[in-house]
Amino acid sequence: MERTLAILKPDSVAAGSAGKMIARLQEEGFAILGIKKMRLTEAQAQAFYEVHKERPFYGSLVEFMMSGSVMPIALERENAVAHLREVMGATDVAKAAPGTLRNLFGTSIERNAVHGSDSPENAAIELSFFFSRAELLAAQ
Ligand code: 3AN
Repeated sequence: MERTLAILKPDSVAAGSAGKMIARLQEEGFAILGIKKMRLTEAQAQAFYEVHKERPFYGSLVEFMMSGSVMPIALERENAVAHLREVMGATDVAKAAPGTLRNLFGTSIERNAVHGSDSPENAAIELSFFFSRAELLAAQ
C-alpha cells in the first residue's frame, strides 16, 4: 500500500465538482484517509509551492491557490502516486487524455482542477503539510 496527496484546487471546488471528483477517486480504488476544506493563506500557498519559486508562473499559481477553498485529500492505494497521476492527466488540460480529471474538470494549464504528488518522497512531505501524524494514524 502507498499513500499520496491530492488537492482539489479552487477552480474545481468553486465549480461544485468536488463530489464527482471524490466519487471518481473512490471508484479508482483509493481509500480516503483524510479530507479537509480550507482556504490557504499566502504563506501556506507559497510554502506548498516553494519548489516552483523560481518559475515564471509561481506568483500567479500562488494567487490562484489562495483564490478560493481547496480540499486536500490523503489517499491510499497500491501504486497510489503513479495511479493518481494517471487519473489526473497531463498538467496542461489541453494535453490531458479524455476522461482524466483534468480533462473533465480543468480549464487551463494553471486552473487544472487537481494536484497530485509526483513521487512517494514528495507525497510524504506533502501529506505532512496538511495532515498530522495523529490524523493519519486515526484513519487506519
Ligand atoms: P503537476 O501539478 O502536473 O505536477 P507541476 O508540479 O509542474 O505540475 O506544476 C504545479 C502547478 O503549477 C500545476 N498544477 C499548474 O497549476 C501550475 N503550472 C505548471 N506549469 C505551468 C505553466 N507553464 N503555466 C502556468 N501554470 C503552470
